[in-house]
Amino acid sequence: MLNGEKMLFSGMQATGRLTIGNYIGALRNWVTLSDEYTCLFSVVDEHSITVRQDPAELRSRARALLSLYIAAGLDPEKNIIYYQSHVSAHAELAWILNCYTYMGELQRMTQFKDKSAKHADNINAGLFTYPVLMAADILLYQTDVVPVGSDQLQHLELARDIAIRFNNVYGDVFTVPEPYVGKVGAKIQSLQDPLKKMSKSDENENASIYLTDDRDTVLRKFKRAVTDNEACVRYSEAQPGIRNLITIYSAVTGKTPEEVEKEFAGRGYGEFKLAVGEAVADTLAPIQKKQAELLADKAYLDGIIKTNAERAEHLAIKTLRKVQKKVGFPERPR
Ligand code: ATP
Ligand code: LTN
Repeated sequence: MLNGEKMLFSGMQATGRLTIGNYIGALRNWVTLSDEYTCLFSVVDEHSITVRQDPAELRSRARALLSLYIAAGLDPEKNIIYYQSHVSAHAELAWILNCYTYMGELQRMTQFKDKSAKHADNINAGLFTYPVLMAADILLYQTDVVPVGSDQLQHLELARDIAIRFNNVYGDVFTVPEPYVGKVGAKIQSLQDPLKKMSKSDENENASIYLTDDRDTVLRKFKRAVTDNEACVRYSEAQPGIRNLITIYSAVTGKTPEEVEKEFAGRGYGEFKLAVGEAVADTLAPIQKKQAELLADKAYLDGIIKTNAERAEHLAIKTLRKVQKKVGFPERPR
């Protein structure tokens, strides 16, 4: 709690190109929630190196992501928008929390299981303790609410368990965070395999709509989206492809799935796919324009990056010092 307002923390990795899954499932909700909470939105670059990255590419993607937060509507004066690696307290708290987390807990994490299958040649310790760094991100700021996609709920549950465990030993040190999962679009599926999540690391270009895609690309990808043969726009389990397109359309237009079904009653898939493509392209265009403007203004962006890291650090240090004292580290002589 800061000035009577509840705290919100969320972050995204600067790996790959963001998809509309990231936008609809995460970024868009952040913008709505930022009116209600004191918010920190981090570009979690330390999490990114759990899989191999090209250094120059990571740096430029991180900058693009930070500017995208702002372009999507997050005010950097009101919200704290910063790089995780600029606030060393994240890594320091993560180390301490590692000592309060069990191997068995981390072994159960489905993201670890998935990622270690995918990167079998690089199952590093960072990939394993990834959720502990995420817990540190959250707990450092005495966070009340964490908006995430449903795929991150298991990590959040672990962060809560660690906080409760620590508090049981040392008293009320951490706020125990609550997850927030948006109602529409918590999970956007792949356009090529609607049973799979749309992911920025998908190798098939046509599976995902990237936030950088231009209008023609967006329209073409929706046109090629995998559907079924039922030939009616209906929101049902039996039609996962169409259901996914309805979810996307609902999310960007604000219409309910029922309204969408009515709008397209008796109309074919071709027409529907075109409408979804247009609505998505219309949503992306102003964000892309604003992002390009920000990236072109180096002095402005650097100023934001510097002051916001300082604001984050100021808050983070308070929790870190308290934790260090609780676990028995020697005090710093004044
Ligand atoms: P990857 O697939 O490479 O693991 P990702 O696309 O899941 O990456 P993250 O950085 O892990 O990206 O996710 C950022 C945020 O976007 C998280 O809150 C996550 O839950 C949300 N998110 C990611 N993909 C989707 C999706 N398909 N639908 C809804 N939300 C999503
Ligand atoms: N693991 C998350 C990114 C992330 C995060 C966080 C989200 C890192 N730290 C703290 C919310 C709060 C992901 O892959 N989406």
